Amino acid sequence: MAEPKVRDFIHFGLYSALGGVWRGRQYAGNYSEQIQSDAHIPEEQYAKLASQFDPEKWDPDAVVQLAQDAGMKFIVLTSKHHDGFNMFHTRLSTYNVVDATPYRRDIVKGLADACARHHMPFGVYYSTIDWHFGDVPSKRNDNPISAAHEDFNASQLKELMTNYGPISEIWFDMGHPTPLQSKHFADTVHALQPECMISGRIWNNEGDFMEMADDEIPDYILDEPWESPASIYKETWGYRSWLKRTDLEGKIQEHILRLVAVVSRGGNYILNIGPRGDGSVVEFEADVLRGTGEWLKRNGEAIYDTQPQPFRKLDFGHATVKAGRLFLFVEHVPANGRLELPGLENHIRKAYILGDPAQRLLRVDDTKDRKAILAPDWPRKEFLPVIVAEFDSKLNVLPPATAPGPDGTIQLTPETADRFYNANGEGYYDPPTLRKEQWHFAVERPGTYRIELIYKPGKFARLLDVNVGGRTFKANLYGSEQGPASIGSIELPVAKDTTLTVNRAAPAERGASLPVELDRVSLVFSGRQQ
Ligand code: H79
Repeated sequence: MAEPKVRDFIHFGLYSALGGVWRGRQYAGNYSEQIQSDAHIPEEQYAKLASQFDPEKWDPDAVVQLAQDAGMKFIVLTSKHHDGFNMFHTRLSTYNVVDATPYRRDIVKGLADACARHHMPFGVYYSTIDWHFGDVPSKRNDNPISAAHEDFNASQLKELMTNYGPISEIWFDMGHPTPLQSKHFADTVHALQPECMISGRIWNNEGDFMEMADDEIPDYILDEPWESPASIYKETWGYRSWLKRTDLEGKIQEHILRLVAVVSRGGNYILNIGPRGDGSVVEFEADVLRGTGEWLKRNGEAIYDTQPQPFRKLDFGHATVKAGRLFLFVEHVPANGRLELPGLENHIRKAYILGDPAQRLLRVDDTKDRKAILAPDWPRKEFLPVIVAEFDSKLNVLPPATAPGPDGTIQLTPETADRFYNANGEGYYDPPTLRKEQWHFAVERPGTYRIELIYKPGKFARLLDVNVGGRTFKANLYGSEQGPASIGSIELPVAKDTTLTVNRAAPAERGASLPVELDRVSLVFSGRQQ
């Protein structure tokens, strides 16, 4: 997907007018955009808010300008949240901003046009649940979708994909659609706008990129496009009038650190604002965006168009990489003053602080086995200095490898695996799906190794795909007994780094069997090479 890295999310709707307050009481049990369910507001009373919704201070051009000042490359606006109120002129219901409010203008259209004027890609958020729709069982976030409601959603998707110019993305959220419903929605979008990216919260693996849980930064490895949705305060996305907003500088730094953590792992960061009911942007939120933008003006080179951090973990912070340069984000300088780059095989040509006009060179420790930058004294007091390390030739970083035991066998356990998950399987509250486990190891003597999977008891047979050093084996595990299942023998040359991957069934096959839990993978030397 296009990788804007930094994006703007806007939660704006009828709830904005309540600002987290109903009948004089402040509600904190849920996000303020969901106050209708939190405060148990009866449908007809909530719907009456529309007759007073008149956001005369909403200024789409200023909103786009703010996003640009913040270094954001994309805007996503709530076209309809769970409350079911439409911020666009839908023909399927009069419960919309044009037909039901004194404002009478299509908010989605206004922002879409402003984005077009400013060459800003534009996307819409769309919740597949709708508390205003006739047959919803309750005001939950993960309601199933009835056939009538499915039709209604599909018709609205056609409107959104037809009436607003190019929609770069549709940010589906929540609900609990069936696999066929998810496919129906995805097909409806792509039939009209093939280029439109679909968020993973369309569920059932129909999205074009993976969406983390709200405000989640994953602690597992990902090798598919993904995004972390971020609210300025974790308490809410929609406007909350009584939220205490203090320590602006700390807030800015918090979001820069989260942005860096996300981008260094290959993700996009979409940071939210929640305008007031009158359409004005909360000054504190605008200041957080501008503060992030200031930092990006100086350091954006290390964020935009970069590749993820090639190191598993860095003691001092995070990294990104681009065209012969490693960018090192120094969160804290280790006591010994060394910024270690574990596994880096390349020669470091030189290192300096990004944006230092004098390009003063930093001392580098570049021996065959250890590479480190020696942190200079002068940036230590600064917030998150970025160091550029220029390296020669093609980047090569060896991951930490499992060493053979004294008897020459290799034992690979789940604890030492890189585990890859997908978070957008069945629904929001379902745990992420384990896609694969991966290890790197080194053997000390070349030869033939017998590979066995030892697994914990499961209920169903399960086919796994095992890839060792580029060769693939099938492992058929028959459930109720614990392994071992020998999956064959392979010649392994002496290798500094061999990769072994256990691939789980493709998403489409999920449900056919229960996940197998591995106890370990063992590689036993069985004979010298001929
Ligand atoms: O639009 C925003 C949320 O309203 C929507 N997703 C973001 C982008 C969302 N709807 N439901 N959920 C997310 C599920 C969230 C559930 C929880 Fe919580 C968040 C459980 C704990 C934190 C909200 C706050 C419910 C209880 C406390």
